[in-house]
Amino acid sequence: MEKATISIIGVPLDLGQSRRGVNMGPSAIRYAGAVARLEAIGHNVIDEGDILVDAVERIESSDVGLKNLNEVIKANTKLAEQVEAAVTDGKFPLVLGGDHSIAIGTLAGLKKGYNNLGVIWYDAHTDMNTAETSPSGNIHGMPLAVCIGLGHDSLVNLHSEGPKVKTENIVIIGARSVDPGERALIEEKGIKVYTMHEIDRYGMSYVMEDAIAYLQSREVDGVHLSLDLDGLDPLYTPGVGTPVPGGISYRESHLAMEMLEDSGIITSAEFVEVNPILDEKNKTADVAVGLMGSLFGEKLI
Ligand code: B3U
Ligand code: MN
Ligand code: MN
Repeated sequence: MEKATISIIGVPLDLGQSRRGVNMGPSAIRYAGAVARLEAIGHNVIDEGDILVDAVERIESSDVGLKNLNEVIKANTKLAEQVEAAVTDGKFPLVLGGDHSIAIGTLAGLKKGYNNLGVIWYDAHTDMNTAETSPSGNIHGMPLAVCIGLGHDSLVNLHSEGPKVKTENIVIIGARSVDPGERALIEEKGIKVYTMHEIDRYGMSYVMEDAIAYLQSREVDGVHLSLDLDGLDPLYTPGVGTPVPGGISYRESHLAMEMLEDSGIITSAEFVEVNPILDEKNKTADVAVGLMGSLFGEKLI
């Protein structure tokens, strides 16, 4: 990656799911040294601070089957504005979550800057539920469906009308917990998914080469990396709300980030679902910052 001006935007939102703590993710990632790590590589880093999110201590279920819908909309609308401003200024947006519902705001904010954006969704889950298929009502299990135009109107049309990404421009990596409705949608839309099966069978090196070649063949004009720390095995990232065993290793994840950096395709990123309350001595935030190092071009030699 060329030397960039990176705009760090924290989103202390935990209302897209049902466990407290992920609102402290941005602080934990900063505490783990994100800014210094990126500056040491030679990037110019501007920490914009956190989006203001109201402190709501109770879960509000709405009649449309979506928990805390209004709060999630409010935070994501502010985030979309800030991401759009960063892109307009020629900065690289680096969003720190927060639960994964914040991808709704990030992708809405990227819309104006790209005509054919690609997305890499690094996650144990596929986050393609709608209110009808969700087992939980948690919006963090829905952002990828929302960004292709499926879900509650207020989410789909957040910041701008309509879908934010084309289904053919999405690649999911690391999936191993997929709900029946999500599976049906993935099949119907023909979305590209590399599950743990493909990673085990062909190796991360092949998977990343193939994923990058696929996005390049789509002639994308930018690629957003949405990295859910639960994509890794809970051995390495225990501080997440919904850990799923049998995940991507620490080494495979670094390789994936290094290959993305070599390819030069990544134009924005977010690191989500770090929950310091559930973590072991900030281990998960430390891993997140290490992966940022690899993604942004840290070299051993
Ligand atoms: N698919 C389930 C569980 C889940 C999704 N994302 C996370 N967990 N982190 C759901 O609630 O939609
Ligand atoms: Mn997720
Ligand atoms: Mn997940």
